Amino acid sequence: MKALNSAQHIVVAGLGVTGQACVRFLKTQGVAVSAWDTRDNLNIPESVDVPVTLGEPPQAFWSDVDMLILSPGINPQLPAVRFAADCGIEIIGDVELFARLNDIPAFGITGSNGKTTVTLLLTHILKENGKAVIEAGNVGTPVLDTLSMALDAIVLELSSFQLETTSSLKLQAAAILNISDDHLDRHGDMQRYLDAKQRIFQHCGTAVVWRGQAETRPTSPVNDIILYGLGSAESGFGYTNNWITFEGEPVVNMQHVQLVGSHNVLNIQAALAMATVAGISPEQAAAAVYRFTSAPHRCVEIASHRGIRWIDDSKATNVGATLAAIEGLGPSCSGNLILIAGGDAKGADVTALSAALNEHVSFVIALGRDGERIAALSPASAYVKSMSEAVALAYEKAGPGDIVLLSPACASLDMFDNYIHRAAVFAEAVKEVTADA
Ligand code: UMA
Ligand code: ADP
Repeated sequence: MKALNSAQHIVVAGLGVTGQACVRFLKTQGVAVSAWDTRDNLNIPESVDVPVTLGEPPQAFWSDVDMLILSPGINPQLPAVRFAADCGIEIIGDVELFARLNDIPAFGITGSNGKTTVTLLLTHILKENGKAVIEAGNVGTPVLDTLSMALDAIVLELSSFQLETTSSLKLQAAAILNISDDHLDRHGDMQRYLDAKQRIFQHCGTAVVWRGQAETRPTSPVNDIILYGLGSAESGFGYTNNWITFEGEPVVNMQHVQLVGSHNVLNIQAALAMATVAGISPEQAAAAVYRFTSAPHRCVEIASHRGIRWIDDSKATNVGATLAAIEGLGPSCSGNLILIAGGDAKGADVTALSAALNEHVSFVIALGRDGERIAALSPASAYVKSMSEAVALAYEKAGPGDIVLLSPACASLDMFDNYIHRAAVFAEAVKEVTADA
């Protein structure tokens, strides 16, 4: 690990997972550290034993500050942050600080959907092939925590928020998996969201690129490109007759894989492509792919009762993820597909769901802040006030052969602590209605 210039005063903004990791790390580097959180009523975590300012800081607060490290949840356009920038203070994120100090091969994954799946799968493939590797970034472990670890490689899940404040990250391989409306409430418009995502390719060696969406191609120069996608392909990764192919040769049989849906074919191809850059061939990676299981809350069956399957896709926090679930489950459903959706759409255009709802979904049960807009997209729909009401109504409507799918297309924060809490409330309600068996 490279060293940090210790003659600095660094302010850490935000005292969540990232901020606490920053404070922890900076204290080991001998720099002067203080922290700032915009929440007036924050309970300062016990581990934070540096000076903390809460709420709006006075202008004098910035007088001797050299660098501000923003947590990803803090908008760089906040007036106080802009004021700090105008004072000449350097503003970066924890990923940028990591990039300046890291000397271990790193792989980066961004995109609107599939980041966690690909990050965990690539980590799993590398681990099963003998590499000391860890996943970090948006997936949970703050990147700075990895700097003290003895690793062969690191796999980074990177959000647009993290990329927005990153400029010198040098990745062995990088991918923007796909782009659909997300976080427009923060980025303002699609172009700025795309610009943030494209930062992953700056200084990257190999770009791993889906043939299906032009916006995922690098706009900055890269050394090499590996292409993947559905359909047959003589070079890169293709998909025919249930087989993922590499350079035209079959390498992974999807019938032996535990992840389902064509979106997961793409996810697996992206992970395999990155693994080749780490020196693991698709043939060597195949066994690990067969053993990989989905992370919870991503199109996972949680109950099967009287012929009705209940699917938890609570992690579908944007329209693109819900489209993938409907299009993945709809064609294989022998009965009706009943969708429970809604929450905070984060400024997205939910009308993009219309065609899939009309083609595959027999009844829509909507809830939450933007639920009424989703209910309005289907002639067969109802708006309800709570998850238990949604599940009770789904139970009333469903019969043998049907699927009830919770895939909200929205963030959960208007009604729940997070998507995990939303999934727990859903599971509890499903348990209640199916308890008579
Ligand atoms: N805060 C402010 N002012 C603000 C906003 C937040 O002071 O305007 C403070 C809060 O009071 C709180 C702290 O900042 O004390 C929270 O910081 P944060 O929102 O950046 O969250 P962290 O706990 O640091 O977690 C972040 C990521 N969260 C976000 O990007 C919102 C986590 O991704 C990530 O796992 C973690 O860093 C470690 O890298 C979560 C996420 O929801 C899973 N990501 C979004 C997504 O996947 O859609 C991008
Ligand atoms: P992220 O980390 O980008 O949020 P996850 O792997 O956690 O991605 O999956 C989030 C949601 O997106 C889940 O509902 C999942 O079923 C769906 N999903 C996963 N991969 C894709 C993909 N390639 N395209 C569209 N949706 C996807």
